Amino acid sequence: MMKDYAILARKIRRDIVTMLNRANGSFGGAAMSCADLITVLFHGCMRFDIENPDDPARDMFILSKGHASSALYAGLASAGLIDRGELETYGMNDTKMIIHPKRGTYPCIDASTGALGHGICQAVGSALAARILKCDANVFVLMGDGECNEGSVWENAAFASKQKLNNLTAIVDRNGLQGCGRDAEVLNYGDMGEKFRAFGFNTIDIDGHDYEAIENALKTAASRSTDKPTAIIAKTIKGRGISYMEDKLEWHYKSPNDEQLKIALEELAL
Ligand SMILES: Cc1ncc(C[n+]2csc(CCOP(=O)(O)OP(=O)(O)O)c2C)c(N)n1
Repeated sequence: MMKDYAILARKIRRDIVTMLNRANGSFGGAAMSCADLITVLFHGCMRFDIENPDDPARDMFILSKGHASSALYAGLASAGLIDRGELETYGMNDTKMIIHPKRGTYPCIDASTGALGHGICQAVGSALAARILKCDANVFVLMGDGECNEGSVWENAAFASKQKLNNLTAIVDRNGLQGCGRDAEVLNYGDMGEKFRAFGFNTIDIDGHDYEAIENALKTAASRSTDKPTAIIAKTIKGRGISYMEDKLEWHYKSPNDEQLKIALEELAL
């Protein structure tokens, strides 16, 4: 039976908006966009043991769009990998819960990210290492669609397919917005699935807010039924779940004030 992802995701979204309000933090749109993907990854797909998170055989997740770290931290707390109380330290002075995640600060943060275009390099290296070490781990990397403008994404996509890294899943958060405009205005990649197929990937197009579709896509990718890596192109809405944030460019950088937090928590009532 499917888990109650909707409730889990709602709690994650409530934590995100609360963290951003407290820290006067940015990137709420980016975090809300991928909150459902992160919910299903941590609750329905990735293999890890909260008692033994350092097990080298566990699955890996790299949030390449590191600016959406509030979603990652809330997801880790939701999965029991970090104490929920820690979320109160997000973005504060002297915290280790910093805006761009740092490798080793918390369990299952396997890569330092924030410089876009680099998570996939680390994911590809990790997937290759897992294979060399005969380790069963799957490696998942989540990228923004604007991030895919970076040339390093495609260099690594070519290498991953050359190496037949079927333990690698690249997820693209296809919300159509970047930091300074719409993808279509900045550098239009059009059909992202077509691009990844041209680079030798299996691709799966889904609605990135449909829990069943996310779960099926992740499980298909993890089943390694072919010798290719997989790209999941997840059509999403930036700011999803909070009416005033949805598909609004300004919420890339704006921070929710107290009144906006109140409205968000009402909309995300449990
Ligand atoms: C190499 C690099 N260039 C620029 C930035 C600044 N930056 C942070 S977020 C962002 C936009 C990212 O857009 P997208 O990948 O579509 O992710 P979204 O926020 O829409 O989920 C930019 C340009 C960065 N972090 N890294």
